[in-house]
Amino acid sequence: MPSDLSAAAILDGLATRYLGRPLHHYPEVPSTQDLAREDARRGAPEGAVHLADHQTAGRGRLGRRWEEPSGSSLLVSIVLRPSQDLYPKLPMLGAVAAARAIEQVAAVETGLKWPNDVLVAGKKVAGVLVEGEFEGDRLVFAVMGIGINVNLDPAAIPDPVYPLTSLRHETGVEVSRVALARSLFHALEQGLDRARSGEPVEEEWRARLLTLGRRVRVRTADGVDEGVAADVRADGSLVLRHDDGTSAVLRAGDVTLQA
Ligand code: BT5
Repeated sequence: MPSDLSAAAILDGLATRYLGRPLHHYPEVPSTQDLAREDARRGAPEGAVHLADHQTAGRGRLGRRWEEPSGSSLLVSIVLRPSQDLYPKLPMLGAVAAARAIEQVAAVETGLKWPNDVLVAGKKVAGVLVEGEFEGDRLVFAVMGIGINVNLDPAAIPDPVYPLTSLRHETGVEVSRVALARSLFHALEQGLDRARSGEPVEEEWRARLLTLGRRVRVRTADGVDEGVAADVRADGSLVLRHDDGTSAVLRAGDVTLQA
C-alpha cells in the first residue's frame, strides 16, 4: 500500500520554526529512536525528526515493545537539546502535545493516564518515551519518541498491558497522519517555547490527568502499590496515599484505574 506520509507532504504547510526541520521519513526501520539518537550524536539540531511507517523493533518504556501494522500509526522520534532542568518535563510536554494534536485533528476528547499515556474513551491511543544521552551526569541531548495509533485495528495488537484504541476506531473515519504530524510538531514547539519562557508546564499536564483523586493500582519495578492518586509533583512523580494514611512518591510505573 503506498504511504500517504512523506517528508514533503508534512513540510508543505508546517507552521513551525524548528520542529520537524529537517524531517526524515522511512518505510521501515528497527526503531526511529535509534536513528534520531545517531543523528543527534552527529550534531543534528534540536527539532530534527525521524519518522517511519513501520518499526520492526519499536520500543516502549522499560524495554517493552511498541507495535503496529505498517502504515497505521504515527511513529516519530524528535531530537531535543533541553537544559538539565527542562529534561524531566519532556514526557509531560510530549503527552500534552499529543493530546492537543489528537483533539485538533480527530476532534475527540482525550485524557492523560499518569505518567504520559494519552487515552481516548478510557483506552490508550498514544504513548511517549523520552530517552536521554548523558556524559556522566551531564545531559548531552534527548530523544522524544511518540507513537500514536491512527488508523489501526486495535485487535491487531495482542495482549496489551492496557486496553488500546485508535483514532479511526473511535471516530469511524480515516485520520490523516500528515495533518496529525503537523499539528503535533506545532503543539510541541509551542509547549517547549512556553516552558523555556518560564511557564509551569506541569499545570496543563496535571489538569489533563484523569488519574488524580482516583483509586489506582501502580505496578513499579519494586512490585505493586495501591491507594489513591493524591497528587503529582512538578518533576512528574505521583504521590500515592495508602489506606493506612502513609504515602509513597512514585517516579515510574504502570497505573490501572480502579472502580
Ligand atoms: C509507551 O511505552 O507508551 C511509549 C511508546 C513510544 C513509541 C514510540 S513510536 C516512535 C518511537 N520509536 C520507538 O521505538 N518508540 C517510540 P509503554 O508505556 O511502556 O507502553 C508499552 C506497552 O504498550 C507494551 O508493553 C504493550 O503492552 C502496549 N502496546 C504496544 N503497542 C501498542 C500500541 N500500538 N498501542 C497501545 N499500546 C501498545
